[in-house]
Amino acid sequence: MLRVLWLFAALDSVLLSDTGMLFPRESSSREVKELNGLWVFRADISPNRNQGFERAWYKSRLAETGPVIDMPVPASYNDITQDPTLRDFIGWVWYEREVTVPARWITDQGVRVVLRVGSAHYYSVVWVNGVKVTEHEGGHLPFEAEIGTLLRKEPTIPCRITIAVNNTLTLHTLPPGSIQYMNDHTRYPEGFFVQNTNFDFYNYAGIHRPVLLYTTPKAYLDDITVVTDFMDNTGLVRYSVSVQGAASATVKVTLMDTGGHCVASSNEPSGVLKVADVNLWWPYLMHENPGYLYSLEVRLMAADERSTYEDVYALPVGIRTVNVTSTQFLINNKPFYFHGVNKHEDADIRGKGLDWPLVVKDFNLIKWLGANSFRTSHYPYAEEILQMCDRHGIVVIDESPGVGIKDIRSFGNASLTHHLAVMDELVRRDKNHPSVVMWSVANEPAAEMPPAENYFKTLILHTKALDPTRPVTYITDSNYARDKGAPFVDVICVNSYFSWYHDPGHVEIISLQLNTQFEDWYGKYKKPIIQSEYGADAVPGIHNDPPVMFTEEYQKVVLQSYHNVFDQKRKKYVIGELIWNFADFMTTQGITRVVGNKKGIFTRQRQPKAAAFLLKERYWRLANETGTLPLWTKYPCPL
Ligand code: GCB
Repeated sequence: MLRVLWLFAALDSVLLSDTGMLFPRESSSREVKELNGLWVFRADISPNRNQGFERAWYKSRLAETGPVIDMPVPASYNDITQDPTLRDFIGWVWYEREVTVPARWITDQGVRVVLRVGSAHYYSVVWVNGVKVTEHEGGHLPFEAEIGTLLRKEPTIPCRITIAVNNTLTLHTLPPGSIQYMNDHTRYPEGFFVQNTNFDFYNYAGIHRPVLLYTTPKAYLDDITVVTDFMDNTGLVRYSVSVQGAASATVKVTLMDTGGHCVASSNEPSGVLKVADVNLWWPYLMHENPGYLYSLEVRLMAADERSTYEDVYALPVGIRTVNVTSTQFLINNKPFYFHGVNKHEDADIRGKGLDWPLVVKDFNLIKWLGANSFRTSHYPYAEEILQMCDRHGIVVIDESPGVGIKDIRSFGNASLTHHLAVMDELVRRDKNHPSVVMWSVANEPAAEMPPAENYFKTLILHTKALDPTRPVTYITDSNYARDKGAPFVDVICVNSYFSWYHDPGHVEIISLQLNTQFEDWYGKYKKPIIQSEYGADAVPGIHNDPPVMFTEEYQKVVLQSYHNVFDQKRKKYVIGELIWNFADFMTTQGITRVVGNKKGIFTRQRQPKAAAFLLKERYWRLANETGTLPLWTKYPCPL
């Protein structure tokens, strides 16, 4: 057991940072240099997976310490080669890239150079020219390090970036997992071990999101927080700006509309901007002009004995409110009904790597479907995706990687401390996105276990303290009477798979069982309910009528049976329905999965199954009934 757990023990514990995590943007004071493309790569296949550290692979070029291959970034490494040992590899892999940094970044002592990794799964250690600059636990959120000071020490050599990434999951990681050694040597070779997990998606690994360098002046805008509201026709943008690297500074903020006109301004680092005749941020299908974004242009001026500094950052701001009553979810005080999807970051070849063609295709499919929302099941997605949601008015339930918390040892202090830290990082990154309307702290934990009560109470109260403006939930699948965490959530989110995992083949029971599910939860908690998952596998192209499991017809009839009940309950307290799943996705191998989970209404290659057309008809009907269609739907359009 200890052989793989060294992975974390050997490293310093991670300190929670209280600095900001603004998305890197170019401006008149900031440059961005993307390091995406081909990196040099090696998996550490030594028996204890520790040779890279023992032989200090970070001290010289990776190619000098052994064989290397090309590896694209961003991408999971698992499906890139024909090597089965790399597909299912567990342990450290090493990435390296040399980059030439513009000379002025080095010569100008007033410039900070920051290395940022959008995400790497799961544990990362980063060196620059052989010197460790940071390490990070967690596979779905960004981390960064200032490296300008280091580069200036040896200005003539190229900047060599080495990143070691380890995908091992333990009882205290998020998601949790465990390493199991098979010690019966009549059945398994010496040293054989497997990674066990309790979640239903493939544990893709590698550098999943862009790596980049960006600059700021020495005195810089470290963080900006906005909270919005409105009264009558006046928008209110409460903001605060935090500055680093300057003893004293002046800050000017200007809020611009989409035409580039100033609508409010201030010379204070925090305050409230008032916007006359406000254009609110509205969800897609709720307003003619969804996703309206102002731009908050923040300008910092500071000086020290040597120089003056100016830093400029433009933050998109959507003005909207979110409220929950015992029966409704309100956006801008109007009832919002979630008709949306659950997704995964998942596709052929690139695995969980950010891929712009895929992202844009998925948004086009979401809009084609008439969906107004999605949940980032089961981990935070790339911030680039949330920016798309802000612009297109797609509403998001933003989920932490707290999936598969089933072992009682994963409810202990070590796990809770890490979970709290992940919520800090998540809220810090996503707090300013108008599309994010609710935090989900976990998916289907073993909420009936005694420690769950304290665990979720602490976690949910902590998240509410971090962000008092958004409701908090976790996603449940267990019996309402035994669920220890439900009293603390604002919205009940329930997953159920009637006539699939229970009563297989019996779609006729869905209506009764779903009705009971809703009445039980609402009766006990008097909180609005989202059907956060429901669905059935359909292997594309397999047909049978009358419907049988795994056919496209069966998937359709399951959906229809759920919809009948949703239509009764949405008039009362059901506030949303999210299909499981938007697209087929890869899972670990097992006898219930035929090359992955097939509950997608689209295939993994994003082609529609019969259920997609059914859902499209329903979602557009709901949109017509409850919302206001965007302007473009009134013209001939590619629906
Ligand atoms: C669930 C899980 C999801 C699975 C799904 C299924 O309840 O939340 O991760 O993929 O069921 O298809 O079994």
